[in-house]
Amino acid sequence: MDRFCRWADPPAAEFDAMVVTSLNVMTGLAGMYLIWEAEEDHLLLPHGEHEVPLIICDRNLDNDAGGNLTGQLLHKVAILATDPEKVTLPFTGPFTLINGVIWPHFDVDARWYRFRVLNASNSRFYTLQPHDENGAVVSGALHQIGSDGGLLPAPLALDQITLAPAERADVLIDFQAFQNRSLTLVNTLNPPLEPGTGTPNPDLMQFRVRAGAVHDGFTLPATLSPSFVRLTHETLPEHMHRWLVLTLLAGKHPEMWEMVEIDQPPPTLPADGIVQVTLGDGTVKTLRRVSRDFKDAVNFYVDYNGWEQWSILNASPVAHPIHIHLIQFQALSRDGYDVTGFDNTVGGTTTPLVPKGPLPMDPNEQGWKDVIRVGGGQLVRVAGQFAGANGRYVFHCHILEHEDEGMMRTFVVMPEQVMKLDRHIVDGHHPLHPA
Ligand SMILES: [Cu+2]
Repeated sequence: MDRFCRWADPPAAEFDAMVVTSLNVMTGLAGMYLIWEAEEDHLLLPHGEHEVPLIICDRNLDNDAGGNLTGQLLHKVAILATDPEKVTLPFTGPFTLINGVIWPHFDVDARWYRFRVLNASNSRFYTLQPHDENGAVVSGALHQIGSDGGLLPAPLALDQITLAPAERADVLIDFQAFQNRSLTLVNTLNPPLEPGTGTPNPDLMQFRVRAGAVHDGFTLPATLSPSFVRLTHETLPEHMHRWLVLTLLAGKHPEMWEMVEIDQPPPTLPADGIVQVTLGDGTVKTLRRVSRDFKDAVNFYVDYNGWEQWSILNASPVAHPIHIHLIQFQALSRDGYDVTGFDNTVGGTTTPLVPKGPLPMDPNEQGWKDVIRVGGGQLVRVAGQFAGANGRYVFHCHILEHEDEGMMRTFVVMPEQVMKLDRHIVDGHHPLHPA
C-alpha cells in the first residue's frame, strides 16, 4: 500500500531539531511527493496539468508603525501562563495560503481535475466546502478518491472535507457544470476544533472555470481499489493491544502518555499516572503511565510484520491529530467518553472514565490513514501491520507545537526472533522505566 502523497515529515527530516519543528515548518518551504498506485493505472484519472497539489497553510504577516503590511512573516502566539512554566497556544494565522499564495485563483477548463490536498498548517484544522458565487454549498462537488494512505474502495461524493494538520485528501472535481462561473473553496470550521481561533478570513481559493466544455474522456469509476479491505477488531489477525492517554494537566502543555495495563489500582485514587477506563462491555481497565515525554525510555517494541491495535484515549478537551510513522492504519472506532473523572491536578482518575457511545467517523476516515483526529473526550482505536522495515520510528501529535513540546515518542520494530532473545522486553514493552 503506497501513500498517495508523502509530505517530507519534519520529525523524520529534522530529528535533531525537534523542539523547533514548528518554526522550521513555518519559515521553510513545503513540498509534496505524488505517488501513484498500480490499481489506478486503468482508472484513467486526470493527470499532468490536470493533477494539482493544493498545500494549505496559515501564516501571519507583520505591520509597520502605520499599520501597513510589510510582507514579513510574523510568529505570534497567545501565552496562557508563565508560572510555573510558560504555556503557549499553537500558532494560527489569519492568512491562508494555497501553494504559497494567499487567497489565489486558479483558471481551470470545464473538465475533471484531480487535486492532492494537504493540510500543512502548524495547528489549524479546516473543513473545506465548495461555494458558488452566492455563497451556497455546491453539494456533492467534491469526489474524494483517496485518504492519507491510498485509494478509497469507491469514490465519495462529499459536500465538505475536514483535514487536521498532515491529513491528506485525494479529490476529483468536475468543472463542466460551472462554465463561465466560479467556485470558492471555503473553510467553514468556525468555531473550530480546538485549538486555535476561528478563521477570520474563511475563503481559501477560487476556481474560475473557462467557457466551453473540454472533452476529457473520463468517467468516475464505481470502484477504485478492489483490493481494499475494511478492518474490524473481530477480523484482525492475532495482534498486540496498546494504550495511549492524552492529557492536559493544570498549568502544563498537553501530554501523550504510554500506558500499560495493571491488575489492581493503588489503594488510593486519584494517583498520578493511574487511569481507569470503563469499556463498552462494562469492564474496567486500569492503566499505569510508563512514559510522558519524548525523552523517556522507549517502551513500545513491535514485532516486524506484527499487527497491533492502539487505543488512544483523550482525557482532555483538546483535539489532537495523532500520526504514526512507517505504517498505514485504519481507524476502527471512535467513542465519546465522559472524562470528568480525570483529575487534571493529580494526573489520574478519581472514578473510571465512562463511555457515552459511538461517535461517527467521516466516510473518508475509513480508508488507509496515517493521521487520525482524536477529539477531546474521545477513545479512538486504530489498527495496522508494522511491516516494511525494522528500526526506530516515531509517532506524534501533528500539531507541530505539541510535537515540539513532547507529544512525540519512539517505537522500535524488530524481528520477533530477535525480540525473544532480549530479556529486557516483556510482552512488547520495556518494563524497567516507569514514568
Ligand atoms: Cu496535539
